Amino acid sequence: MIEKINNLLLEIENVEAANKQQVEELRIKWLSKKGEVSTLFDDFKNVPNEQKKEVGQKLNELKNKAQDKVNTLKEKFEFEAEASANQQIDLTLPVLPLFQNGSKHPLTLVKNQIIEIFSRIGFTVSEGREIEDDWHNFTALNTPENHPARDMQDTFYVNLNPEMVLRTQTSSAQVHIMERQQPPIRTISPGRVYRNEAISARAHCQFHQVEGLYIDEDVSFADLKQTLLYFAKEMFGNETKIRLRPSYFPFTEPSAEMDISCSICKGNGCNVCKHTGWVEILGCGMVDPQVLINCGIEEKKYRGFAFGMGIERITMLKYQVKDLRLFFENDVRFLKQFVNA
Ligand code: 2U9
Repeated sequence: MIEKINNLLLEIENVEAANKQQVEELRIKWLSKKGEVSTLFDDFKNVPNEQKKEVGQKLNELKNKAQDKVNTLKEKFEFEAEASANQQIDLTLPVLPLFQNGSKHPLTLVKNQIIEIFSRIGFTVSEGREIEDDWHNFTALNTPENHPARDMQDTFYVNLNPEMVLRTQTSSAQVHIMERQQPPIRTISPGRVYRNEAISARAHCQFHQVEGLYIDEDVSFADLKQTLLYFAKEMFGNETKIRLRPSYFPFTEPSAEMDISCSICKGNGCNVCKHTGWVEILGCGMVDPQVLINCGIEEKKYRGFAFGMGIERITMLKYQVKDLRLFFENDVRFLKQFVNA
């Protein structure tokens, strides 16, 4: 028994381990329930009484040495692992950004681009107010009292006061300009408008418009057409074509709706243009002389053209957004896609 203990003590003293796994194997070999030290403890009952004291002391010494060796080797490998992990941390590196920077909303990007395009050809920006009186939103713009656009179903009245509305079109801002200023007037009005509509993928109770107005002597339909062709090419690419279809608005005569050649399929036909090759982007026309009279402008001396577009519609076409509601939900997964736009 003593000889076995001495052999094991010698082994414990001289043994080395290459890694943590081997240390664990040594612990199992010596100290587990069926390990060599435990087995020697089991055999202790067979030791003659007169040797029990000496063998007992030796056994305790053996158990302590085995435990110490395992602990020392374990600590060595833990220390080495920690040191190498520390070596991989470069404390001079800047900290990782904790927050993502915000970015411009797609509607803001497109609104700014529209402003930039029209600024280059001399248009100023007039923003106006969101709560408007009946005169500036409807009457001055030749929208008679029984016109469907005034219907309670379309218009939000402020505190049900029939005189005050949430504006349904930003051209109300241009009525203010015309009342204050004589021509030449060349201005665009971007901003939010409100209509009492059910919310769906194609309609919302709030949206954004840019309405444009140019009044001067000798302004013609040809000026309107060239201005809008320039806009379409700048916005959707130089190869873009336009076409005008007759339409009706209370504030313009004649009136038209403008289509552009589909920027997705280049006019060949796709889902976006419903296989026609054309998509509608805005309404326009020559300002009705009655609107000039309403706003105190000499209708015999001056003429003007006007146009209006929905910013959501332009943005949906430009970035192929399929659902209008995405613009108002502020879902970061949607907004993130425009970081570098
Ligand atoms: C004044 C006189 C006339 C602005 C115009 C349109 C045609 C038009 C719509 C486009 C889509 C509104 O957002 S939308 O629903 N607008 O079709 N707007 S002419 O006419 C004016 C503006 C100001 C003094």
